[in-house]
Amino acid sequence: MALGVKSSTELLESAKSGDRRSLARLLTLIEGGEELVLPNVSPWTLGVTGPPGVGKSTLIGRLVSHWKGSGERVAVLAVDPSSPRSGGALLADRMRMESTDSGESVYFRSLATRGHPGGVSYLLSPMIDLLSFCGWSRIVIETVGSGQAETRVVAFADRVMMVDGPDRGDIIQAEKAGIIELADIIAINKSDKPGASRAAESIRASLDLSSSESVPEVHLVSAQNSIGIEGLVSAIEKCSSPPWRNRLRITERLISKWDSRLILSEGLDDVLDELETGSITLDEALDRL
Ligand SMILES: Nc1nc2c(ncn2[C@@H]2O[C@H](COP(=O)(O)OP(=O)(O)OP(=O)(O)O)[C@@H](O)[C@H]2O)c(=O)[nH]1
Ligand SMILES: [Mg+2]
Repeated sequence: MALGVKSSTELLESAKSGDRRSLARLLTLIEGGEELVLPNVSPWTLGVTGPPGVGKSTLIGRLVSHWKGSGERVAVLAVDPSSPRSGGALLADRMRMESTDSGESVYFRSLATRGHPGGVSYLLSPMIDLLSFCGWSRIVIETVGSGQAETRVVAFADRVMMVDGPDRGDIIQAEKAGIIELADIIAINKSDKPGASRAAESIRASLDLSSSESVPEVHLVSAQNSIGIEGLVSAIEKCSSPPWRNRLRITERLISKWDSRLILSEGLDDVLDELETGSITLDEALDRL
């Protein structure tokens, strides 16, 4: 494949030595389906999800500042679910992120789901590996959590934080979407607003009821006023997932990969035609694909 002047090996060399343009090109190559050969890496990843507008980006901005201060290099991958609303919000996100970006130690990249019929979550694995290889020591994946696609996205991180607001309705939605199951930590943001501590209490109570083992910690924070951030960061740093949650994540990753393979497989249209006319069964269709 034509890579212009630089081969992917050269791009890797320069991305590793800190060149952002090379890193961006490599991420674009991965997005286009290119497979890069990388040595083994052990990335540090945090998935951040939660309903629209609860303050995920603002909170991530706080985490970024904290980590920058302790010498980490932080990369943020924002997965955009392609809705017109989030398109605009994403731009705002970017600006907010940039205000914390004072140079070499923060990298921000968005990943649009539009134009990826098989979803994008399976692309996260190689992207995370690349970022880690290039020396990014904290990798954060942000996605709006409202359904299964988002659950799949955060499943690619090794620790997951769910962010919620003072509104109980949002939490119920997250419970329905199964996102809470994947969360190691829950942050109730906007603690400066009325109702936030009640929301935190009510979610603690419902978590205690629903499970006896390894209930996620619930932290009350205000990203805007920078309250509770230190406690949250140290909880994130020391959190560990129980084996069942790791397994849940790995299952989601496998399903993502499987889905994308299926949707991107050659001859899908023909198989769908035959399914439509009833000339083959679903099992036969799967065997063919
Ligand atoms: N009162 C209050 N407002 C906050 C706080 N944190 C964020 N906000 C505001 O909430 C709005 C949404 O914040 P974002 O950080 O963009 O939220 P988000 O969850 O990333 O939004 P999407 O990515 O669009 O889902 C902005 O107007 C923020 O200024 C907080 O702690 N308290
Ligand atoms: Mg955001």
